Amino acid sequence: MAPNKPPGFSASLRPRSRKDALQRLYSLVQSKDRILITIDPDPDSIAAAFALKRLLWRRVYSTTVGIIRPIRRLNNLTMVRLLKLPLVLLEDKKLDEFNRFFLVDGQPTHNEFFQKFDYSLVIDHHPITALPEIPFVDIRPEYGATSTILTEYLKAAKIKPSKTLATALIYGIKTDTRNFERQSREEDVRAFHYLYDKVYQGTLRKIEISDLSLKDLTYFCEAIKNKTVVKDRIYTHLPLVPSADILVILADFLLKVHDISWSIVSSVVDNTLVVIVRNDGYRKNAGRSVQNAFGAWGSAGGHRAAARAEIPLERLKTVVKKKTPMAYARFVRHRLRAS
Ligand SMILES: [Mn+2]
Repeated sequence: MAPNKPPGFSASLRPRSRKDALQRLYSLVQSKDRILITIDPDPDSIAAAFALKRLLWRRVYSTTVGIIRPIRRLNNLTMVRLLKLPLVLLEDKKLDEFNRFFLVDGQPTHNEFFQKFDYSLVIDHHPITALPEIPFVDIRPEYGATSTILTEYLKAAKIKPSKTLATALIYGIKTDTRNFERQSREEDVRAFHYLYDKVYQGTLRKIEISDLSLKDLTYFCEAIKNKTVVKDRIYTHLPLVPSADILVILADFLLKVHDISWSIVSSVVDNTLVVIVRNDGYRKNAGRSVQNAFGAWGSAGGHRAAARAEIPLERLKTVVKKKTPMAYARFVRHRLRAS
């Protein structure tokens, strides 16, 4: 796909004002249009798509939000379930039912599936990539979330979002900016403030904390049963887990113990020893410790308060002779104690 404009053309990718953009958006559509908004589903893209659907309400025949892959993340499943957001998995849906295609929170180059479509509109906040000719483009890479851009459109249209939509949008902003720890700017904070008193607070909280499945609880039992406490550190090793995600959840959980400064959770995933470390980030740097402890055998590193190591079991043959959970647990403890 060839870019239709040279680099440094960002001014033309951004409408002059929100009002101006809104007028252009409205003149883009007709009452007989059956619109498909395609998204790679995450909280930001889902919320942005439903805000756009709301903007088009009563202006087009129908607007469908289509996802290009099933949602797996438990928080996101909870979001869609509690807010009753009607999403259509695109494989199941015939695309010739639609005459116009929109894309939010992404660009055609981001995914092979997106390249099938002749888009009329792209609204996004990712770095600008080569775009084909598209009638309506609003890309703002400096924004923390596409939900922020769409909140501004709603305001310009004088549409007060429903509680459901406000909850989705605020969750989109919170996840993409990681609660404003990551790239975000004044506009994101302003959108957050605007939405804040319009959301279902209890629902938002339930969505944010829903990262466990029922069978994950088994690993909590195991982690607690296997724990070793050495001064202000909790170590625990699980013989086998399906993915490293649960280790991260367990490490965060164990750091809740008030006089514990370090939690170290390890297990074997796909023939790899995975070590997740969390600490209070106060005196010692977790990333540096993990690197000193395990860097010689595999990938190891992280930040002050969060770090991770992944070591193929192959490489531990000479250092961990007995391939038992107990032996791996001891290896992790000994290495971390020394660094
Ligand atoms: Mn996004």
